[in-house]
Amino acid sequence: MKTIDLRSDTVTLPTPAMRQAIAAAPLGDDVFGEDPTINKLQQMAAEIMDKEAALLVASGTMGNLVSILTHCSRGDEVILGDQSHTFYYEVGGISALGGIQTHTIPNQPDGTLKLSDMAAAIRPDGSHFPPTKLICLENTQNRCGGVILKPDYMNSVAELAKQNNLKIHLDGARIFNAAVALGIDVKELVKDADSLMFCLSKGLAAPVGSVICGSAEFIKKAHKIRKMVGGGMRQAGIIAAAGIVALEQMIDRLAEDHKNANKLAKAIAQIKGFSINLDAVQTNIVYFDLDSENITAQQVVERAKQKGVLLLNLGPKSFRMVTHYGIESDDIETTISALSQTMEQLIK
Ligand code: TLP
Repeated sequence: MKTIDLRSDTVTLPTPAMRQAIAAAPLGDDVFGEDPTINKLQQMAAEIMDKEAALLVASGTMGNLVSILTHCSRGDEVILGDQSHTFYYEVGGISALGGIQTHTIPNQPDGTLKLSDMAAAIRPDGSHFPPTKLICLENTQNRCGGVILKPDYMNSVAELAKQNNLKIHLDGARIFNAAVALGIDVKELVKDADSLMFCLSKGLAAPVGSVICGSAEFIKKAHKIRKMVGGGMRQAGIIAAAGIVALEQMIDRLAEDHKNANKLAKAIAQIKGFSINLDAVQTNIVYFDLDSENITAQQVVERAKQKGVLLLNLGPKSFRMVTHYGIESDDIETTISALSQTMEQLIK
């Protein structure tokens, strides 16, 4: 029986083309800037994002950490969403390692931060206050359901940032999902960001790696900070080789994942005992809730696992499933019937 692993798009395995590219990649020492495969990937990424330069890092978490450490010094403050990955899931790294204070404001259900909340969070000049330096946004916004921040919203945040001399960092772990779902060039979504991070290792299916993009000056500083946090990876062209294939071959197919997520979400809406907000299902992420008093999410997850379907339990009454490369339309059918049977058996 095939295991249908919908816990995350981080579980994707490299494609055959990636494995071939990894085996054939020319390599060098990247701390000296001499790995030709990494240099090629970084140049490609900078061009795709229309930024001056780019830098390969080990993970999305490292990409956000290095970017924020590059923008801020100890004692500075960052404005970010209370549902942002950086605040929620990155082990408090920016505070623990960078002495940077987080000023969280609520993410709205559409993933945005209200402009009025951001404006109110900016510290005035004065001897009591930490200096506000940076606004962090996330696109797609994971915990709000993989929802999309649109270019006009990014534009209005950029206006506010400019007026207040702040920089913008974009956690674009799944930025290509947003671009593909909107049918626009990804450049449109990142043009207002001073720096951005995107992941090669989620829907794009590379085994490891994320990339930071920004100005040449920003990336020069980030290169040194990456070394400081132990991210100078030497012959990491073997990672970059798969990343190049990801950028060349794996972006357009994300539309398939969105179609599968949509189908899954609509079916979940019909299953007794579940509730779901279909408006939030805009890309490849499907959050839904248990709407039944007598059973727990853990029971649902265990029962589904026995039927070969893995989903993530996010608390006593909520779940997440993420579609990705390797999950076919037939697997969605299998998942739907596994979930229906699970609920029939548990609810009785
Ligand atoms: N997200 C993972 C988990 O950490 C929750 C997932 O399964 O979705 N930004 C965003 C928006 C992310 O969703 C993630 C990973 C990261 C950053 C961090 O990337 P990695 O895992 O490469 O450090």
